[in-house]
Amino acid sequence: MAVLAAGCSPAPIGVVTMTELAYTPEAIILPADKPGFPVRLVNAGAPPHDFSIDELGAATVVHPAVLPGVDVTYPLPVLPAGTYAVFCGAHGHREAGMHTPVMVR
Ligand SMILES: [Cu+2]
Repeated sequence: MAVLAAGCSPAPIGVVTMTELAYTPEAIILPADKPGFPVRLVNAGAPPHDFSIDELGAATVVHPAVLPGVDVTYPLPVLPAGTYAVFCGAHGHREAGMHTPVMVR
């Protein structure tokens, strides 16, 4: 796990690790209005996992499923400040608890 910057307040996170039905860190913070901000998705689990954002509508899946052991960097789409819900779109994963809030600010 790498954090792009450290300080007193939580800094934007560029690395998200996906394991069985969880994202690490649990509360993800991303920068607002910074299209292209690199979000690195690491699948440290056994099945494929993805990183979907409900509020993006048609673009809800911001990356297709990441295969086990794969590490990809995806450029963030434009996200206005707010709180979003990220979840895994793999069958049954969201229902089993694979979701987390994302704060964009
Ligand atoms: Cu999953």
